[in-house]
Amino acid sequence: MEYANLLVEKAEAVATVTINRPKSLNALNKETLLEMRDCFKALAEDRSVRVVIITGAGEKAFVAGADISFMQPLEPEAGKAFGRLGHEVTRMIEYLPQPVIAAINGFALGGGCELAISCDMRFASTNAKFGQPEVNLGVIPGFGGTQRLPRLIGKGLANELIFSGNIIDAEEACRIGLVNRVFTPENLMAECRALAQKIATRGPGAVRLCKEAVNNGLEMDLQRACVYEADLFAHCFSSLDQKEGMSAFLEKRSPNFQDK
Ligand code: CO8
Repeated sequence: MEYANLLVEKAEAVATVTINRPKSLNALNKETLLEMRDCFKALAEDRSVRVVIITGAGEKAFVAGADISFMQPLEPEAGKAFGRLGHEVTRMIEYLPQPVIAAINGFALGGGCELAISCDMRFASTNAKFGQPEVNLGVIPGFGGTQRLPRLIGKGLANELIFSGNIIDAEEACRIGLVNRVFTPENLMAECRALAQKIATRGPGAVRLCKEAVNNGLEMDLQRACVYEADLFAHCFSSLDQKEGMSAFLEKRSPNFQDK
């Protein structure tokens, strides 16, 4: 996959997608979002990829937001279309069959923070900075921030960040549950790859169903969500990988999953 604003690298069942506009701190313009849409569509259909990592090029930024120079002249209709494109891309990531890890290697502001919170897990480097500074620009978060951030960290903490435009560091982001773990910049990618490779050895169909169960279940009330989980659990027993995983345990050997 060749793109002007993205680098896509595949190694050992793990695809790494790097937003590659370091001169503008990887700000998301329309072209970059269109390329991301194309890239995630292809990754969703690629069974050889078991886990995806998203990161930013350079040492300063994951993504410093939607591209302000692109947005500045927009009229309402074009603003709506741009917001919808951002929603489409973040939803694709959220519902990608594979787990997605955000490797946050610097600024994750505005649309960059929204991109990170659409991923399944977030690992950050000690130099990462987070915030929704849109109110400084006279706009609101438009790629899902007003919706996903309160669901992730709770309404009060999300409101504080969204209303004030405050920027917080990685340690604080970890404390409030915005990121899972924090590593030195040198170790960030190695830690993300280690987790990705571990997930890639697990039953692939089971991992896909786990993601579906969590995402779809969170949209339901608990009783319906548990019925839904039971259906997915039952479905696992129609797979060869369930027989293999349980036989391997009983035979005291490693499973050889076939994704079948
Ligand atoms: N858009 C465009 N260019 C950017 C952006 C951005 N979001 N962020 C940084 N850049 C550019 C700078 O303009 C600068 O370019 P140049 O070298 O040509 O002047 C270059 O990147 C380097 O940036 P700085 O010189 O500013 O670097 P500093 O280290 O001094 O500062 C900061 C780093 C603090 C990250 C600073 O660049 C900054 O505040 N950036 C903007 C952060 C921001 O406000 N992000 C939110 C944007 S709004 C948004 O994301 C809304 C999403 C939903 C949209 C919905 C649409 C409907």
